Amino acid sequence: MKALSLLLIAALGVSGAFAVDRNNFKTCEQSGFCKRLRAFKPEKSQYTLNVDSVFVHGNVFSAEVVTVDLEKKNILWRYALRLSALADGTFRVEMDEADPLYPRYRTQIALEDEPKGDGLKLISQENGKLTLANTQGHKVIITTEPLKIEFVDHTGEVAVVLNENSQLVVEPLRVKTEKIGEDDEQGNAVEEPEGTWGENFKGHHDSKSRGNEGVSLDVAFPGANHVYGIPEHTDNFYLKTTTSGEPYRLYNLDVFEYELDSPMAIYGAVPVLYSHSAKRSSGVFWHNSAETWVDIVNYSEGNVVSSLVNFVTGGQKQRVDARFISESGIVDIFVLLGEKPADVFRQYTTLTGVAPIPPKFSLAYHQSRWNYNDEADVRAVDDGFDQHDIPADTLWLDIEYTDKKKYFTWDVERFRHPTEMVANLTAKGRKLVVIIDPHIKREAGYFVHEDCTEKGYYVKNKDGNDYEGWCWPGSSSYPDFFNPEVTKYYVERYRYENFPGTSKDVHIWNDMNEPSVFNGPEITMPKDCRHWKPPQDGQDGLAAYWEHRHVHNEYGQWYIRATQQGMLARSDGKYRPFILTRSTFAGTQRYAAVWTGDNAAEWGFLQASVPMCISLATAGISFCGSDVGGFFKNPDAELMTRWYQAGAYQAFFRAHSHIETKRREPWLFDATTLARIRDAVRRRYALLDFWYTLFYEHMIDGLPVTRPLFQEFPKEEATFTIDNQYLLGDKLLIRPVLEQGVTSVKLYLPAKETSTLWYDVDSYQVVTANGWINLDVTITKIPVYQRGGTVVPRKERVRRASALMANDPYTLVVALDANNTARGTVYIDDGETYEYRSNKYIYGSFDYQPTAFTYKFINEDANYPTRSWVERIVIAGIKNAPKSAKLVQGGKQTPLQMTLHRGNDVLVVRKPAASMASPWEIQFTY
Ligand code: NBV
Repeated sequence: MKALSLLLIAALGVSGAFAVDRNNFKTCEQSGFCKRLRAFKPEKSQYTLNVDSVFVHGNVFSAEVVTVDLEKKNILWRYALRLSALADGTFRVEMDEADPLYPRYRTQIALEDEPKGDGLKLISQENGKLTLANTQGHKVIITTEPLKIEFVDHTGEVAVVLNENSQLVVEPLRVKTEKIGEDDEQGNAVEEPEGTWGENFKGHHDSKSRGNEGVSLDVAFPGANHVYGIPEHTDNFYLKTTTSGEPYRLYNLDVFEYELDSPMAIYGAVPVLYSHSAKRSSGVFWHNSAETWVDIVNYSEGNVVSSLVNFVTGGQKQRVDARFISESGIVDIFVLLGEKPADVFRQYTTLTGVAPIPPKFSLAYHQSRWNYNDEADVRAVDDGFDQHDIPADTLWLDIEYTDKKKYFTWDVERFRHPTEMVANLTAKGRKLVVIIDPHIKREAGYFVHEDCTEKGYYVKNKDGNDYEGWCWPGSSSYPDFFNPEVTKYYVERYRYENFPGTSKDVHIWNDMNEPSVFNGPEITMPKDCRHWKPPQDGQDGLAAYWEHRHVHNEYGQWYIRATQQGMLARSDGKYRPFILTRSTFAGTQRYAAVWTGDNAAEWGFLQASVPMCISLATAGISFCGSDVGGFFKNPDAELMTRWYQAGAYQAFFRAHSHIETKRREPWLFDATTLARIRDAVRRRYALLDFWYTLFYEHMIDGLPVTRPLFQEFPKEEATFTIDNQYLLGDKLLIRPVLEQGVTSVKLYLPAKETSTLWYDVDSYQVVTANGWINLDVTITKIPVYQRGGTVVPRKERVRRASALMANDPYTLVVALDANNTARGTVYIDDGETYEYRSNKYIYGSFDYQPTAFTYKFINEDANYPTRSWVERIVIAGIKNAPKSAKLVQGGKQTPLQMTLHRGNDVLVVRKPAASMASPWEIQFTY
């Protein structure tokens, strides 16, 4: 049986050749709509705007668009076009059929709220061109025949063009006719492309009862050097030309042994794409949750033939075109006009939301394995961290903790006392994370299954019966979270009384939510499965439900949304939940952290973790990490060390491994490796408050926590293709060693544009060279640089877990810029509740000037009674050391001790003992 063999492969995945079975997954040629629409390259677009229908009301321009038979000149189909001006330099373009046979699906879960509007004016209408303007200096020029929409930035240059290459398509919904091959009333032969009403793939039949309903649009970015985004793929951060191969695919899939450097779809799909050049950044968000393919042509790439460059761009060498092709939905695209990278990234999170500040422990170190076998095992691992002096905040339980993969139950043989087990962890300040998957075991007597069956809560198959697939528990069904009643039911399952053993310190891992179905087409749910839709008068038959094809990429997000609601409800909204998800879509940041799934203990996967997470971060999802050590296979000591070192500087820091791998808790390695791992983990804890501050700032400003270099150095061309380095906020530059056996690494320190200084965090010394440098590295070296002009808060006392560090003192590292100044911030609250919403927090600023170092509250109405204080201030890059210093706080003045170090360029203010609970100033005299 296929399912069984898959299980076997899963178990065998730790040995033998590691390679994806590409045959399990469609190529564009095998995907009906991709093949059909990709081949569609008309010389001229059929779509024309009807000038007489133009109407501007508020922030919305609307008009009728028609397709015409270019030979006969008769109207083929009518569409409704809406263009809205939105706040913050964003436009939205929607095009639906004017009168569709049934409603077409509009993605429901990506946007956080209804986007805010901006003013819009029609400023001219002549020679077949309409010009509109928003209030922010952007213009939109609509050419009516054929339809083309140009977006002009505030400098007057065209930044984004829609339908430049005439690839706009909205396939109209039609009634299935019996007359194929015969003539219609006008005497034309009735033809249907092959596969219109049904397709097959590897023994799976997809009954397409609504026929073809694809949509497509091309987007040109004149002047762009590169485009980025559309995670999740294993390719570089910058996207490559796809003309001679497969397009990038967005379809949430559980890809066993996924391959590297590939445009293949994997677990997540976030259809946002950014363009960048030294001049400007812009972007588009393709608001669609159906299977989508994206073609890219970068005309400046060597492999794009020059005849094509000339033909399409009229000789313009610097331009990138993208084309989105989706199986269903409407054309719904947001145009983000930048102008800087930070602006486009923010414009995207303005639409899809930010990550609320996570509970602090979740930014610390996590220890996981498939599986910790029983309570004694959990205890031993927990103790192991204490015995070896390695901080750790959580232990994780994978699927084997359940009673035969029935979620919300425990295997009572192995986990007889979950409450006590959790209490043992929390006594040390640690937490537990348990897995809950969306597949429900179809077993008589299992309450979730019985409730869902009785109440009709499962996703239905094409015949309207409960869909049955095969997953870990064997025969399984999948709750339909599109039905609010199902979400309500599921929310209740998380109540402490309904899930015994859980408490506020037990958090949730949602896996397999693509959804993964072992015996389904491409290991997922058949596209003709049916999802709930609010009942509406007169909507029956095909209009009464959505098909899985319409909503596939957002299914996993409905699931984590329900989990989040459940975790909030269980504490009456008091505690912040932590959720980890594998499947992602636009907006996932509002609910969960993400990891890159089933990687392997190979250097290539360690390398890929950096661009994969950076790409997700620019798509709103900063809280990202990879399985440290690699999921499949066994890492050697060097790879393990380097992975810990890299993981310590990625947002989600968790070691995890496959059930068939060798145990690899840090102390199972030799003593030297153990020491190196310990060092990496401790480095993470020292910076925990810095990470926490960055996540707070993300919540306020919507910017990535982990940033591509070009976000901060947008004019420095060398940074545009660097994706093995990144920044934490605007302060630390990370270039983890990702290569085996190296004694030096190449890295880039941006400077040209801003004369930035970079300090090696291990020596506090300025790196004298800028641009590309070769750095000698030993196995203990993690290249991390602090940008001159910044202040980074650290906590250097070693504890078992982050909770025990709450009142620990700070070391403030001040790295001076060329003007001998520096700035930074710190965020402090209780780390676990929502009381920050009632102003129980401190958001403090540090400002270093040669005469004084000042700590102030950015929000003076907020306060938090922290007992933390400052135990040390390290000022790096000092040229002229002050003679004396005094602390001024709460009306008191205290003289301070200082010492000079290194080449007299590092000044340490010792034990200033300033409380962090109120503002202070340290005054220097010379
Ligand atoms: O639940 C078992 C695993 C889990 O450990 C892993 O992290 C997930 O990505 N899960 C996938 C199921 C199948 C693994 C072959």
